[in-house]
Amino acid sequence: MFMTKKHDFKTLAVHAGQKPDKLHGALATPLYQTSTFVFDNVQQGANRFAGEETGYIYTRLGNPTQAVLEEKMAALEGGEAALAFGSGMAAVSAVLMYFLKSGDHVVHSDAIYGCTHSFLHEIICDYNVSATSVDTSDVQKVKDAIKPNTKVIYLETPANPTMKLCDIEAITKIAKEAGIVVIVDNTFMSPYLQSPLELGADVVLHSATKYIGGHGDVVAGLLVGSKEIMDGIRMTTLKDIGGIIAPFDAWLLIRGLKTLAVRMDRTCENAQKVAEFLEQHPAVEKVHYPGLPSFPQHELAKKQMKGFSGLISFELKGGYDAGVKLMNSVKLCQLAVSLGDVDTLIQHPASMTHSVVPEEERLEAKITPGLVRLSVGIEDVQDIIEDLEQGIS
Ligand code: 3LM
Repeated sequence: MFMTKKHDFKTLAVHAGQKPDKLHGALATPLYQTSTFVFDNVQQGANRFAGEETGYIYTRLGNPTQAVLEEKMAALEGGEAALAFGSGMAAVSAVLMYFLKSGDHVVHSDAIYGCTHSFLHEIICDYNVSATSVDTSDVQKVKDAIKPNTKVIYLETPANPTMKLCDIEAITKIAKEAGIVVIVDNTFMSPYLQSPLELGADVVLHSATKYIGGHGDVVAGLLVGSKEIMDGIRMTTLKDIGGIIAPFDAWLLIRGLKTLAVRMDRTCENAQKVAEFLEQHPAVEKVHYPGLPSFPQHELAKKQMKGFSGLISFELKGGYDAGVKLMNSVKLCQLAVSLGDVDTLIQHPASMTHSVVPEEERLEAKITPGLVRLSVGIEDVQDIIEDLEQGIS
């Protein structure tokens, strides 16, 4: 299918990257469930290893199903190239290890996914890389945290689980002046709702386990950026650490991306109504959702995002105990970590997704003991609201 940049996101989501199957004309992308590829002769194998001839060698180095996913994803994020990984954390570790060398420093959002925090503060520090946690919703604080050896600014916006936003355009401007790479974890938005590359970021990252897969049946990660950066990562921290995606998981993500726009439209619509219901409920203390006019960065959300997605965090007036009661009482909403599924999921960040973050840092980032996180799915919104109502009362 011939695609141009002029095609709308919804059209690219269905068609980009797909080529007619030459063998049988299959419409769906064939699943190349193979570890290795046969060479015609020794010279051809040698040429492929030398990079003098295109063609596949071994699935850790590339696979046709994975290549379709990467091309589709690059089109959707507006990047030159993309790379697929076996998990979001494989993508996080590969991109950070590619850019950060011994002696370097990284600035990151104080509210970030728990395992990303662990990677920065418990793993990469052993390789003489230092990390500073900053309230990246304040551009001046980001500027103040930059040191002569800062090589990367790592942002999560909206942040997991507080929903705090970063002004991507303002931060990338500062970073460019200082020659610093900006990586944006776009998981909460999906490529449909926010385009960090357009705002100046160098690399966009996704836990594809979430909205891109969308059905709670795959764990995967994706990076998008320039061809130069993607080729560099492919030939180093992807190839030699080996956190590759399985062909079947790539196939599931191609299928997931085709319906991303329609799923996200329903998700945004549902989440807005659920956030409004929670905000007016007498038992609810505070609701964090970028789509609410009461959200402190609502104006930035409207400027930088095309929709407000499906994640809501909130506190009940009864604090931790009331939150636990709610999470134990819901029937339709599923008590489970992860997010971005068609099913509504509810979980407790302080004891689950962010339990690995030291308590002091958790509180500093406003991940309080009473905070409940909801990932609103695509069920009937009235059914979701009724379930929350019975759970709260
Ligand atoms: C979660 N998050 O429930 P995987 N970036 C962001 C994420 O939210 C995540 C990753 C990266 C959750 C997972 S907790 C055990 C379950 C913003 C994951 C990492 O490696 O695909 O899980 O992505 O918040």
